[in-house]
Amino acid sequence: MSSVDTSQISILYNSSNHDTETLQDLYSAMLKPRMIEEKMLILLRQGKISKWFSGIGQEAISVGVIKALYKHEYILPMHRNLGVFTTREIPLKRLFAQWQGKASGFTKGRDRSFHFGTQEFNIVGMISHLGPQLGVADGIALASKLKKEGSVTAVFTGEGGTSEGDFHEALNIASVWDLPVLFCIENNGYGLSTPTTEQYRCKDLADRGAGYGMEAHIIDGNNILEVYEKISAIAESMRKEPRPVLVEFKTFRMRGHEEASGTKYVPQELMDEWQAKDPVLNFENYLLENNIISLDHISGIKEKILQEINEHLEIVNSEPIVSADLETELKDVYADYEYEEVQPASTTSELRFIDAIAASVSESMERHPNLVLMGQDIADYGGVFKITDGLLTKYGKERIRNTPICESAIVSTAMGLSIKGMKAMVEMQFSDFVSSGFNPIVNYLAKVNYRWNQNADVVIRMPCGGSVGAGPFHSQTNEAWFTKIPGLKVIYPAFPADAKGLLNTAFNDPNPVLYFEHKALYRSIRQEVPEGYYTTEFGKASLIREGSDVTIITYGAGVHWAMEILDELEVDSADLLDLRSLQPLDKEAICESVTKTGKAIVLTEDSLTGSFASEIAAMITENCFESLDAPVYRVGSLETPIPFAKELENQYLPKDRFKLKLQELLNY
Ligand SMILES: Cc1ncc(C[n+]2csc(CCOP(=O)(O)OP(=O)(O)O)c2C)c(N)n1
Repeated sequence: MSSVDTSQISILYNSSNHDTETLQDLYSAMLKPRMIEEKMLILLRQGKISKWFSGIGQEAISVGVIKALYKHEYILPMHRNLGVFTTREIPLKRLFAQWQGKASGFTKGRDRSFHFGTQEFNIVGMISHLGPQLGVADGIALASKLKKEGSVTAVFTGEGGTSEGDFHEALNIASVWDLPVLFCIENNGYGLSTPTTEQYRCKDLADRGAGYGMEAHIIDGNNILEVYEKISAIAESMRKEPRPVLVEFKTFRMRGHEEASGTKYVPQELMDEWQAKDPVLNFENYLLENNIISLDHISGIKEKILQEINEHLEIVNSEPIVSADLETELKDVYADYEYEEVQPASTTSELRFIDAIAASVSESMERHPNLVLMGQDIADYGGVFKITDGLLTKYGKERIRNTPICESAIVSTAMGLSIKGMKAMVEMQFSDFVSSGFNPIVNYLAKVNYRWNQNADVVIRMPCGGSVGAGPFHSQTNEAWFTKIPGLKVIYPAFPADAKGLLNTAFNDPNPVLYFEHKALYRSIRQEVPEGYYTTEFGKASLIREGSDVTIITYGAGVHWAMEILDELEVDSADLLDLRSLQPLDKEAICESVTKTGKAIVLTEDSLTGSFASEIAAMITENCFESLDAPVYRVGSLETPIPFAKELENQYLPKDRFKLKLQELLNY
């Protein structure tokens, strides 16, 4: 670091409210990430570490915010917030190990740089997609509010990230629910190469606060004292009066988007202007000029930090590179869960499919006091299908939560609840709308346990399926969007008794479960269902009919179509397997049946290309080829969107084609 003339202090500081120790501490806390980065640059040039997102010039924000929060308060940093990690006092060796992909880091070499969380330090790192982080902060804040902790959750975003829908959704939810989230925008002038003029059109990003009915502030992000003092005061007031606050920190990105990507597109005058406002050098000069610190003291601090860096680097350099162990890799995709069997009672009563689901939701609310339900119109209105009807009166509006139309941030909120040890259920109004919440499901919930050993205890209920004359956006069966994502469990019952037992298990399982409930079955399918609470194990198919000529494999509405066709054709020699659970999949039951019958037909309501039926057909061919007496048949819907008019929908759906294909296979 070059030394600057002590008269050159272009930041206005007022240290009168702080003792010498605090001021020196703030200085050395800023110096540490700066010195680590300077060391990293050398290592990068030597090819010893991978690319890097520099926070040089932005240290006052990370340090000031962390210093203003209590250690038990969660913070969700972004890629330029090294100062957050160092100020929370994460041992440097663990950070270095994380960056080198070594086992003593936070992700066992599975994720890079700042992409990790740690409950030990109450830090929840980002996923690359930036925006979901903000909704996760909502969930953590919601949990702390429900637990009456009186604490603040701070989350970071760059100004580029504020253009994502997740930013809007997360701020809106926090506002509507009065969540104590401190939204910190680090406005550093560029999002990769995009200047602020091409990113947004309001004067200041803090102006957006008004749009959410949210208090907002602008803070000089290069002035450590201003950051520390203002954030301390804001946080204290948020603890007393829980509410979200938006803060825009004005700062500048002094290096490229990532190391090695350069800054050619940044005008030199801007660089010079901000170089003069360097947060570390200015503060150093201020402290020197006011005799709050001496040159000797500064050398002492620097020497100590350098020694720490070198020692910790040495430790990590001598650690072996991470070794690949297949069993561990596969095991860590899901959180450990030992299925708890609760036997059904012998007394039963007749329930419709929809009533069985409602019974499970209600009984699970009773059983899990930490379970929170979220969804559009699920409170007073009881949900569009009335599954949560009556629950508001029973459990209150803290646990039965109407949400704004924000699928993405609500899924992220559910993730945040899980980080705080709570359980969440999200009701998608229609499974079609999950596309608006797709990103956090497949990128956050699905990957988080594998990445840093944090489970996502979330059930997403998915009212799905056709035969309801509801057209392309209220009729899809989109399980195949999820069955291919490691980390998710996918359940798809066809009968009321299974619906109840499987949903109960979904609430017990600490992993993310997508629970598909077919709308056409809601009020048309009835069954004697055991009374009271019981569970049904995932990954076990159910053999509905038994025979030796052919195996029919299906799930959801397909099970009922298959039964109708078997009755109509008077076929009583078929094995009919209702999968019930797609992920995990009961491969054994499928193979056992196909080995017996030698013929397999897979029926799905989905269109065939890339469908789960295709996966099953491939699995059968690969594993049971020698037992097969005929090709494995797949029957599904047409390769078109699902149409509205009855005639068109009937042609689209596979029931009639299934009848023909089944006959063809039986005669093969
Ligand atoms: C959804 C998504 N789109 C694009 C990117 C690629 N990307 C990563 S960081 C970044 C710029 C982010 O800018 P900003 O939010 O201002 O943060 P800064 O890097 O300036 O700190 C971009 C475009 C991404 N990671 N995720």
